[in-house]
Amino acid sequence: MKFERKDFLWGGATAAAQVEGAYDVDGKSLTISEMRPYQSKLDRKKLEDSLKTLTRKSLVDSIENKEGLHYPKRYGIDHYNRYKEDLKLFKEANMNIYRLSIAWSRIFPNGDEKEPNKKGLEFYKNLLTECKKNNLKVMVTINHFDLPWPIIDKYKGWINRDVIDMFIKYCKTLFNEYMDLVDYWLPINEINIGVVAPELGTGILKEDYKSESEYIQAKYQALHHQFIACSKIFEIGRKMNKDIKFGCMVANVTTYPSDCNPINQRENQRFQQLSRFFFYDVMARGEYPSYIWRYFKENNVNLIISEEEKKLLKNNTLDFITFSYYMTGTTSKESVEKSNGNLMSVGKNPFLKETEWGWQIDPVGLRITLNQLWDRYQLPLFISENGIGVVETLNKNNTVEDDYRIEYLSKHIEQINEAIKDGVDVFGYTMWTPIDVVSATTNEMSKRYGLIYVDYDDYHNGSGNRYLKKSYHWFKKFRETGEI
Ligand code: P53
Repeated sequence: MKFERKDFLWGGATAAAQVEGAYDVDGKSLTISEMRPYQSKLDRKKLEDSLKTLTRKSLVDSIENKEGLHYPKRYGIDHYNRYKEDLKLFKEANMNIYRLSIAWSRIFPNGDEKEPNKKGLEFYKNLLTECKKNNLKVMVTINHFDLPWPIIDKYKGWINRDVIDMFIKYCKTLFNEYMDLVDYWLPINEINIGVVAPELGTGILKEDYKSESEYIQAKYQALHHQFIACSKIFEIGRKMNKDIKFGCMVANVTTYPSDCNPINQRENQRFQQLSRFFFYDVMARGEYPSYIWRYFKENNVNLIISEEEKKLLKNNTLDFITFSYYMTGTTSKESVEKSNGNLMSVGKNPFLKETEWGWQIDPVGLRITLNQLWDRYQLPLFISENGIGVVETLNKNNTVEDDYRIEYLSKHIEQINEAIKDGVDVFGYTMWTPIDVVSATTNEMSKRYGLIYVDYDDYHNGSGNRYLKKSYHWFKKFRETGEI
């Protein structure tokens, strides 16, 4: 089958904390991501447990690390030093876009400095320039699950309105420095994850709240501050360059009702509104949707929002939408067996197979999702993450015969093609990931997503050398022929 759209963007996505390493060089501060230890006994299907151990004490203790624990994101895959080699491989696979994230902790390590850290600015100038040398368009995530610790420690995360200003200052610096080197900007990775895992998203810690209801209140207020900050930087960016392009990033877990019982249909609608549409609605339509006000009322959430903020949201909406898509699930009023769904617990679907981590593979669901989002928002769409994590080892020919990955990617690409034929305006795809990285949730190196194998194990033992998997050659060929 030929892929229809000729001007489509093809590439890979990564995130600073999962690839860079070099956590303590050139003035960088520690981030929440680098303060979560590797847990060797973690149940791969119970990710919620991995975050329960995150307390202020565990975070403070991690700084000196007297227990000698392993913190994988401090080392990543050493992309900080090896990015030239990595970008060359992306280019040689015929990729034409790279989605990367910038570490706030390299630019304003404490968040509240007046001046940016020159060494940090220099690193990204070099990295972004190298992307251009390799003919890669660039999509930048401004903050990808790696809030600097000082912002959590001193300001208690995004609940504090000062953090809005710090984020704006950080963004202005990036626009000033890199406007010509960046093609697409995404302010905050998977903004909806902040509600299910606030430690990663908004940097608020449960123990700082006296009751469950205070905690829910804080989660939505902190999220509101992120929405405001996004609109504000859209306004600022557009004044600096009217052609600047801003998108959002949402963890898109589409769900189906467990059966045709209207009660379950309604339950699914409710779940999709709260876990998915709410976030796109605010950023694409510029206002809080009606259903969320009922939810707030029933959960005693008393959102503090001014008239001025309402105007700001309304006047500064998205140019395009991006989302991550890995799996789908089901919902039901009755309690059903749950599949893991990575922090988003969703019901099992007997028609789908799942990965070792319990993620249910559903290519057709991607076509459904693209149609839904296009119908709802009429904004260009971009799939900013999609891929499969598998435990892999190099074989004697120094490669990995990852036919399952070729199947996963090609089946999803086929469905994107179908959506394009349906008339959906979807303009690009960055797979997660072009190269093996440290897993965001479980901190494992052994959960591999890449077309390129990286020789590090969960304890960062290994040469760090890069090896091409079978899927790398498959992708390169697909880009040459357009044949799926
Ligand atoms: P790992 C939830 C649902 C879907 C994707 O995840 C999610 C999450 C929250 O973790 O995260 C994204 O590495 C995220 C990436 C991450 C990738 O999915 O846990 O944007 O940083 O690596 C895959 O397997």
